[in-house]
Amino acid sequence: MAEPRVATIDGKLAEEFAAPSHVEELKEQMAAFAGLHGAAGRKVVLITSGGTKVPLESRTVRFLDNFSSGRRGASSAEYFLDSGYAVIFLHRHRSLYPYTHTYSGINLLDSLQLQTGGGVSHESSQVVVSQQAFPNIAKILSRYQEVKEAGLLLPIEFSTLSDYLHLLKAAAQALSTIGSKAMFYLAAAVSDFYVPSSEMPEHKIQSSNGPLQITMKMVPKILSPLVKDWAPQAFVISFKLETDSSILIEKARGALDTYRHQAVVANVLDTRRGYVVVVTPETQAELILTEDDVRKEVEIEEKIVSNLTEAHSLFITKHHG
Ligand code: PAZ
Repeated sequence: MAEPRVATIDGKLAEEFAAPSHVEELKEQMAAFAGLHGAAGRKVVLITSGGTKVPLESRTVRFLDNFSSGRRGASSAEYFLDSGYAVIFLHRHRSLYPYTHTYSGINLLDSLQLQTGGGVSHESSQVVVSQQAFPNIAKILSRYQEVKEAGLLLPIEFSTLSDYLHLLKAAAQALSTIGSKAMFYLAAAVSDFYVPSSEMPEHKIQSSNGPLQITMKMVPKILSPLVKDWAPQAFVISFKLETDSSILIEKARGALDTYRHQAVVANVLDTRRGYVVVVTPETQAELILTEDDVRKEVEIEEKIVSNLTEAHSLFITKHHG
């Protein structure tokens, strides 16, 4: 008889993807965070953000990566916090981060001034930030500190695909205790392909061996056990990225049919900053940034988060009173 699907995925995770050494500790932190905020009547969102690194060698010199900057996740985290959510931010190491993401293109040293006050010692000098170089810095810093002091943001980092898979499972199990108050907002761009550890060369692949041919396996579809087994009461949003807009909605609907979760945010690579479609089993909402929005510096994430927080509230009322 065939093994149940979840056992297969759990087995695969254990066998073929090395778990990060501190996964249990992080799971406890996430469970404590969810428990605390859930008890305070707060909803908790787990945001995944950034791309995954897929090693080609065990002592990794080369790896497969992707385009994702983490801006969607970082910006969305701010709007969830503004909507009263507590946020677990599961993000790729060094990808964009809430409250600093707007400053990512700035050269720090060009934006600071040294004021020596007539003295010669560097220790007694002051470093002054130009508010022109960092627009709205006082307001953003104040909000960041407020969020930090209230303990509303729990950042967790991943680098590799293996880290990501194990940490997402840990997060799903940790958040299952707060039932429908948990939202999963899976905006990370996760590789579909990997080289199992058992088939990976230990040392750097030698170019002297000639052209390289690699066979990669399909990454197990982790959304399936997440929805069915690990956090079955949660409100789950996946993201779908395509480059061919003609297949976007069909793919999003296919994912909803397969995984039976609540919504897919569908977007196309080149237009993702200004246009997405939120697809649910019953509805399809196009969210667009108008010229006026762009002038007012409105971000598409504000519209996505507003759409989904409203749907999450309805979900909680409908399913769990
Ligand atoms: O990280 P970013 O802001 O550069 O891009 C966001 C995104 C395109 C990665 C996200 O919106 C998304 O679609 N994530 C899922 C990608 C996928 O696996 O289909």
